[in-house]
Amino acid sequence: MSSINVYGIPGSPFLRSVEIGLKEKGVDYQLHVMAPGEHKEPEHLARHPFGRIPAFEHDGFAIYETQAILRYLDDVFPNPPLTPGNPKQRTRVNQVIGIIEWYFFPKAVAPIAFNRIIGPRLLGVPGDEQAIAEAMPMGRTCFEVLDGILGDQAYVGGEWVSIADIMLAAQLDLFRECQEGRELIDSTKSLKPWLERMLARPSFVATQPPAMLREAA
Ligand SMILES: N[C@@H](CCC(=O)N[C@@H](CS)C(=O)NCC(=O)O)C(=O)O
Repeated sequence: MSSINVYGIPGSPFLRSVEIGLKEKGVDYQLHVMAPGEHKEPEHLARHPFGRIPAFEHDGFAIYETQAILRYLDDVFPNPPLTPGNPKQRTRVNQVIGIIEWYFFPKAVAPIAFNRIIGPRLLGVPGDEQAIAEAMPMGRTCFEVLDGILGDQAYVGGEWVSIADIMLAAQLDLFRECQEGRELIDSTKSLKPWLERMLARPSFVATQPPAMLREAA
């Protein structure tokens, strides 16, 4: 029998994206819950030399980087597909994944959510208001661009949920826990109703962020 192991700290939108992908595919897996800080220990650095989460292993095939894991799952468990067949739609999906990885997460979600939620409420570190203010223009650009890409489509890649939808909605569900995130989501025309649809999916409902994180916000 094949076995899938996923390693990470609950609350991470990247870990959640992998779990959602597995649930969308109906594939069983074992989640190895790590404590904060454990991701910098030698045992985890052997899985992920950059000391981040999640890490993933399938029958001895070990991999990290969320989009690579999701693309692997899509290849190995093709139904339902999470990548559109149409080249233009597939390219939009790839573009949104790039936006999440290069701009949205590192330059908007991470600085704002860390300084608004994780630092002050969970780690006892005061939030850096200047870092939040400096990240807001990037947040606004990302929301404007992503709202435009989604437009009148049901999902980023057209009619069906894709890897980009999963990764983006997992980020937004964390981001909406702070006031800045809610304001940016409320400023959108298409993303807001799309997010409600995404969050209602059984895969999202089954992978709620921990209550601790929600209460902290
Ligand atoms: N490019 C990585 C990013 C993963 C990532 O940044 N994960 C965050 C949690 S959401 C993390 O590990 N942060 C811990 C740290 O930076 O020390 C991926 O796609 O998996």
